[in-house]
Amino acid sequence: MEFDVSALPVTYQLHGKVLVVTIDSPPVNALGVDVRRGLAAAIDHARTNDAAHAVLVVGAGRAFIGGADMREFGKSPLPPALPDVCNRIEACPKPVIVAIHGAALGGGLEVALAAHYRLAVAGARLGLPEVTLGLLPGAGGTQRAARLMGAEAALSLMLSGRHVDVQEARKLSLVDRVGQSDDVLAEGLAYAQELLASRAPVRRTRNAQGLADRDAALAAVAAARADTVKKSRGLLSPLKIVDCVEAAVNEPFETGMRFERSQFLECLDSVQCAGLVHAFFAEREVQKAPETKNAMPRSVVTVGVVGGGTMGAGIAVAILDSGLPVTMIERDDASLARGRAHVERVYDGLIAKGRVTPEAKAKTLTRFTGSTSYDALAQVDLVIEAVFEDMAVKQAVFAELDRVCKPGAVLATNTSYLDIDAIAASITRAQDVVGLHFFSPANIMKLLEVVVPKQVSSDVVATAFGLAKKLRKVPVRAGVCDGFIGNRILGVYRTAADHMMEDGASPYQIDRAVRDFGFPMGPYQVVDLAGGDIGWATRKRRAATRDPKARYVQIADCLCERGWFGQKTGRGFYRYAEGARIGTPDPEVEAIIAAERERAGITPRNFSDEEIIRRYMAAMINEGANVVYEKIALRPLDVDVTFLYGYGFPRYRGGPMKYADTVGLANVLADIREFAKADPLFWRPSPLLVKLVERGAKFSSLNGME
Ligand code: 3H9
Repeated sequence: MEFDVSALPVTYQLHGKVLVVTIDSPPVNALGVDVRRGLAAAIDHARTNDAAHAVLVVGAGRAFIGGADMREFGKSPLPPALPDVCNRIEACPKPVIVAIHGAALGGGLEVALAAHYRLAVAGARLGLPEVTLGLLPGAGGTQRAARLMGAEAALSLMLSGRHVDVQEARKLSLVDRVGQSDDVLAEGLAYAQELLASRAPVRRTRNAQGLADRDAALAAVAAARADTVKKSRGLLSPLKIVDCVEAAVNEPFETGMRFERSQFLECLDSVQCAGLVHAFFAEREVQKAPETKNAMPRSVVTVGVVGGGTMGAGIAVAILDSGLPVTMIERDDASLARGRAHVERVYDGLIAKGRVTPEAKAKTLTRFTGSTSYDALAQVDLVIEAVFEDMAVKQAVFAELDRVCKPGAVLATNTSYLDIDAIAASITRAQDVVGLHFFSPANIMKLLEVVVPKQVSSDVVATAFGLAKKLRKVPVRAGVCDGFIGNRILGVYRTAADHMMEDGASPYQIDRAVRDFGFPMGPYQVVDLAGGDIGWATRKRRAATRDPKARYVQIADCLCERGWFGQKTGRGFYRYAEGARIGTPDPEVEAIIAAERERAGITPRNFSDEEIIRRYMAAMINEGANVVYEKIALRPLDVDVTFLYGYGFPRYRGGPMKYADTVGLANVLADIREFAKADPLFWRPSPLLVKLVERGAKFSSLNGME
């Protein structure tokens, strides 16, 4: 061996006749090259050491093994490969037992499946989540899981990527025993000694009989394939997982392993895998804002919400669901009753879906109180204002908060556009004011923009990040500007879409092209869902400051003038039958568009779906670059996470900035310059994009994580 075994993060030590092999590679014992080498060396040692009669593998720290080391993806792999390590474990002539605590995921579970006996203690989470990374289990997982659990259960585990707890793992035959205590080493040792005492044989998963009923297994494969074709929306790996299980049914183990390997490598090499792995790391990276490193969060045990409209009620529910109490403030009794009714309606919806019991709702609502007096907020630790989007109204609320709140209370605004610096400057404690921009429905949407005004103190920002964690939201740090990260960029690509609509593409074609790209909805469906009146109000607010030379498409205003605000009024860009959430194209809207084209002197032209996406994405990417250039977003990855969690951007493309890297920044810039020939005012290349292209660099070079 050309490496020093003693320096590897895997150690082994005899406990009686059991060789205990400990993997100690924080944070999650991922299977990087040194762990693979260490495991292989430990098994080799066990084979040749006469004193060792059995092997027990455990993980140190918080997990058994969190999977393959994803930081190695894309680099040239160093031997031994994980499938070889697993084969070596399985081939060991002495019983190999694993004792699992914490995560045994992906490659981690594959190591466990290659062992001869498996024990897990309470709190362990087992799974093959590779599909969520655009991969398939590539170290024998598809072949061994199918043989151990049967085709149907293995397919369900691998296609969902879900984690199962110990009890379910036992039911699924993934583990042989559930430990009585959480002392994983003691439990593992006791089990190993028991197996030795009973002379339990070496038992190899490759010989398990889960596929013995071949017809049933093939029927499960066929059913999974039909379902996957319907649901996988262009994703590569789910169908390949089905193919691998089919190979497990039809082929000998070694042939199945070779097939799995070839399919795994194809997935690993795909743009989809790169996008999903980027999303995984990016969503962890956004949590590490500078303020969270250099400041201690303030304690938050009570929260106030000002405003009981849809947003305020949604925020109240998000907070109640995290276990904290909420005091809601409204201006009068009737408004407060409406606010409470909004909150109750959210829970009633969950009861109707069977997700919450009436008892749980009643219990949760004991933490909800309401008042029409700001004085009720005198002792709360944090207040979130969610009143009407108007500077004077917001400043009046903040004046009241300034009057009543205790010193040190965090004062947050949920504004989506307004200047938070101006709100902060209007009171005596600007250092306590922060933006918490929730997305609707606030109890469901994962994104939380933490907007950081100039004068805020670091511990307030750290508190906001802490609250996001408690609410199970994904926080993204944003600077102050009109629309922050998400809505500012949205404004620009929506405008690009409006230009295309006026130039000849129908809103229905644009929506379809955007859905085909991977978004759950197109931009005009989103307008209809959110309510056209919201954007209309913003457009009116901005009318005075709009560049008179900039192109302005009036179609959306024409619809709003008719009271067509979308789903809530039964028509918008689409028509909605009573209670329907999916609309149908509306010839009257098409007539309005035609009239507007004529008024603007435009002869409509055809757009291909490809051109629609190129323009839509170029606008999104260019404004994303501006947002990074102006330091509104810390890095390109913050823009990516904003779009993945707040705007339905397809995760397998990694976010708009990752997507731009994939298609090539030079291509995006060339598109923008081409589009600029007709409209140079709208299509102005971002200085950051130009700079990166000149350097031949990618957005990812600014992420600090590659
Ligand atoms: C695979 O296994 C392929 C094989 O089938 C085939 C091979 C041939 N690699 O989430 P956390 C880092 S594919 C590298 O905050 P938690 C993570 O980035 C893999 N790094 O903690 C973070 O770093 P930092 C299949 C990893 O306690 C730190 O660990 N496996 C990996 O909330 C803590 O992470 C999966 O899909 C990794 N595999 O949750 C499991 N995992 O501190 C992916 C984590 O610098 N991992 N890190 O920000 C998870 O689901 C969770 O991390 C886990 C812990 C449940 C393990």
